[in-house]
Amino acid sequence: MGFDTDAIHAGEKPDLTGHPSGDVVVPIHLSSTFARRDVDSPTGGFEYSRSGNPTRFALEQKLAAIENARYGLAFSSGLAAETTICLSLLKDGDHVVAFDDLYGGTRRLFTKVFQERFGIEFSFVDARDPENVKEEIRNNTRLVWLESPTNPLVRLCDIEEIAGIAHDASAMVVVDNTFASPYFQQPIRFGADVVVHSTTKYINGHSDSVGGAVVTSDDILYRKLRFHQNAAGAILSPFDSFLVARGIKTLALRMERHEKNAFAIAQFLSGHEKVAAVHYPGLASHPQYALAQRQMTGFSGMLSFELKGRKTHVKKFLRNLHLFALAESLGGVESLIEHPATMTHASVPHAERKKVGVNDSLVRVSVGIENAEDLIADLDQAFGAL
Ligand code: P1T
Repeated sequence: MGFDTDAIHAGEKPDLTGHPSGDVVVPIHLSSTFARRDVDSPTGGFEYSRSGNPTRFALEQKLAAIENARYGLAFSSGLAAETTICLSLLKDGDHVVAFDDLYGGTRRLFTKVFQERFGIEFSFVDARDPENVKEEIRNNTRLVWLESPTNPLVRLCDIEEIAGIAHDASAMVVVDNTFASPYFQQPIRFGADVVVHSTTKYINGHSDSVGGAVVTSDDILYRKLRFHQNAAGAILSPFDSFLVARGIKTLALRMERHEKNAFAIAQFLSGHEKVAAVHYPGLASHPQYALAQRQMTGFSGMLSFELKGRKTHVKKFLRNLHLFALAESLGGVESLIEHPATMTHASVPHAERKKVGVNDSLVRVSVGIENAEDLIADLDQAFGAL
């Protein structure tokens, strides 16, 4: 089936035999537990809502379908999903190679929790060059952790080539696909073992639910992830599962518009005298434009740019905007803008931020699906008032 058909139908086929109501939308099953006829096995397939819930299960089938994978799991946040991956696959003494440009919260989870408290080692490398990943791989490397495009510099890495390198060393590859969304990129096609999402972003798409997803096609891995999800308990609620499933139904339409608007804004910014650099993989001037065309079917709605001037200019510019809300998060229908150095990436030590290139003049934009001319006019007036 096509992506847009799966997005609507997967996990939600009306059951006219078992379900007299014939719901075309999966109901929100609030029951925390499920009765059984005998002690030996759950009668309806569910026993307790942490372990499995019909609304969440419907969403999980949808998540798997849109990533072209076999299994999906829905979590209470993107970071809960990441935590469960680490719990499932790593132990004391293991080593992980990670892209150095990552969401600040992911880096904080790796360094402040898994490294400091649980003895797992992390090396952060510029994965734009697969050789940098190869050089860092050690005997105890169990995982290679990637984002593509990255948060906030919108950098890419060659998933297929890095998966080859990792698999040669018997390491697994996790790709955080939050920025691209499964509509524009399906990392499992390129050899990723696990895909993770903050569903808070494009997948839900309406900035009204915090959630996460893990997707895989590997049976053994799925069983481990499911075990740890149930053991640690970081599940998505039935109501949020309903919201996310509803969001997915319009993902294809939304992503087309996010991309169209982002391209228009990237072009506007590229020609602006107050802008020093624009990071958007859909621009032919992006250093990884060729990789973007090969690996992605579109360029999404995320971009960042560097404003000429100092931090005071950036602050003034952000304050001058009317349509763009100054807020963390991304991927919703409304446009958001933020300053990574003081907001989403404030938890990354200054020296590390500098090394990666997240400087004080960097502004990140999540382009919404409003009228592009209105968005450009808002940016234009904010530049004009500088
Ligand atoms: O916020 P949460 O649902 O826990 O997801 C964490 C996360 C994971 N991966 C990526 C690529 C992310 O961007 C995020 C969350 N990011 C933001 C809140 C942000 O503004 O960048």
